[in-house]
Amino acid sequence: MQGGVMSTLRPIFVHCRPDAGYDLRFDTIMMVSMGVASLNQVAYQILGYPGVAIDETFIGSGIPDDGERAHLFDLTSGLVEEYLIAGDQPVIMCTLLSYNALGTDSFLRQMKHRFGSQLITGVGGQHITMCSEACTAWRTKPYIDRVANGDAEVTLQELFNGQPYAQGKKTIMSSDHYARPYYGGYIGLEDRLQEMSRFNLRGIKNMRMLLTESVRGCSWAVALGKACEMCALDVLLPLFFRGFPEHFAIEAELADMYGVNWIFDVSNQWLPAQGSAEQVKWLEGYCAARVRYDGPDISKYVYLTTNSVTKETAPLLRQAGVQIAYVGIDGWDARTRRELHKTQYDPFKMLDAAKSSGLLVRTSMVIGSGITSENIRELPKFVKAILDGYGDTVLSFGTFMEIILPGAENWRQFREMCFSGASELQRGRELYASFDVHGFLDLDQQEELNLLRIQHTQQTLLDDILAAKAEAEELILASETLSIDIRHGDHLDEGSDFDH
Ligand code: B12
Ligand code: SF4
Repeated sequence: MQGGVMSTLRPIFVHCRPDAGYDLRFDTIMMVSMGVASLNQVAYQILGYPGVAIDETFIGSGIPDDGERAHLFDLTSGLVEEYLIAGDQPVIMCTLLSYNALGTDSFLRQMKHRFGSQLITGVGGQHITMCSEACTAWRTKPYIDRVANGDAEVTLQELFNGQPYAQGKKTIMSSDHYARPYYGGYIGLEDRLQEMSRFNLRGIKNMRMLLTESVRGCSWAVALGKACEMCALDVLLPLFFRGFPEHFAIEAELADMYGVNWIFDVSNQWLPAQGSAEQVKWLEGYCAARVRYDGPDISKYVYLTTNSVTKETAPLLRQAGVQIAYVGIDGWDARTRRELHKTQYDPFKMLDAAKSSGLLVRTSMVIGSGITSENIRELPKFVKAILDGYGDTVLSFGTFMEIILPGAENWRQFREMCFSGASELQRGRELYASFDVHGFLDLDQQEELNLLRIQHTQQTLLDDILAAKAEAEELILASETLSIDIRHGDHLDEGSDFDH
């Protein structure tokens, strides 16, 4: 408010890049931030005009990475100054995830330091929504004016109206879904599409990919009645897939406006059904609707579970346009799968089905639950069997130590364990206490906490687990398959084609 007159709000939505250590992975360039694109769509609906969306991971081609993030500060400061000169009210709102919270904190602190009360700052996103300690910490930061806990579709209007805190979830139906992404006002988008089209991923070339979301609830969690213990998402939601007319209209629009030939549908489980018969029925309906609504010829990359890629579903998935599926195999024997709350469906059957239908699979192992001194020795053998038998089908492979995401069930369980008094868990208590004050952990702290949990909950030595993981990782690095491990994976070789 200036002189009693509400000045025009000018929102800038920023997705800060992942904190140091996560950078330069293959996915980083290929996957734009849909979070800021959706926020901009919600803003458009509320204000009648859009704001600006910025993904710090890629602002434009040829911008040197000086480590100081000068390009982000220059760009946003320039916009803020421009809006202030015009007499408008600049607002910077960031989407917070566990892995970019530290960088978001320093960005907003510095911007507030520079512009003071002339600039409104705000945050929201999964990190705040899922973790009450994070929410409390971020609400107490003096350089953060507004905090959203929940969906922008419900909370953004209240923040725009001046409330410091808003909370709420959107109730959806197929016909009244979450905001679609709005890619107008997305800084550097065309440059990025061109940049990603330069890479050659096992013969996939000229990729121009944007993100959409069709169903937010996870069919696997809904079938089980609970989310996986490592999941930091609110996934027990009704399984409403976006109405087919709108779903295909969005694809057609992205193809027409941005020359998109790939869609990454970020739905937690793209199939809104579990059980073979239900999945087949749904896929047949999808394929028929694709014809009816003139769905464009776009390749899709989606998330699925091991038991949803079968010899019955795989051909239909291909017919639906799915070319790549991320299928977390995660466990490597009955025990690890059970402890990770994964299906016992044979992963080799999934790979057989994918292979015979020409469906490419991206996969990973999650190492940190159900481990014994016997089964840990089987891990590298299991990974080798996949690489030997399905190297042409498995596009990328990660071996991840199980992470404890703030807000996930395993985060709460280990917190309880740490604070139950065991003296050897003093370090765990310190890490949780630090999180409660700052609202984030840096990557080193996160990794320390992850390892501490594994060390104190698994039935074998941590060194043996790490050695088995390293062996598996080496096998992947030496293979044709792209390794996507966080620190040691295959990195994009800047300036040259990624042709592994
Ligand atoms: C796509 C994706 C990725 C892409 C990132 C692409 C990108 N540039 O964003 C890739 C594959 C690279 C990726 C990687 C990782 N990811 Co990821 N990823 C996702 C995924 C599937 C979709 C994100 C998305 O676009 N959602 C759709 C948008 C519209 O939803 P949204 O961002 O939540 O926004 C809504 C609300 O939260 C809210 N909101 C959000 N921000 C704000 C801000 C304001 C101001 C307001 C008012 C509201 C608001 O309103 C929005 C509209 O409803 C999510 C799971 C999920 N379904 O969200 C995991 C997720 C974000 N990833 C996660 C993790 C942990 C990772 C990894 C660390 C995994 C790993 N071990 O390697 C890596 C690290 C990242 C890196 N770059 O290296 C976690 C984060 C946990 C957390 N609570 O913060 C999630 C939530 C998955 C999970 N099961 O817990 N990921
Ligand atoms: S981790 Fe994946 S499969 Fe498990 S509940 Fe979360 S979204 Fe669903």
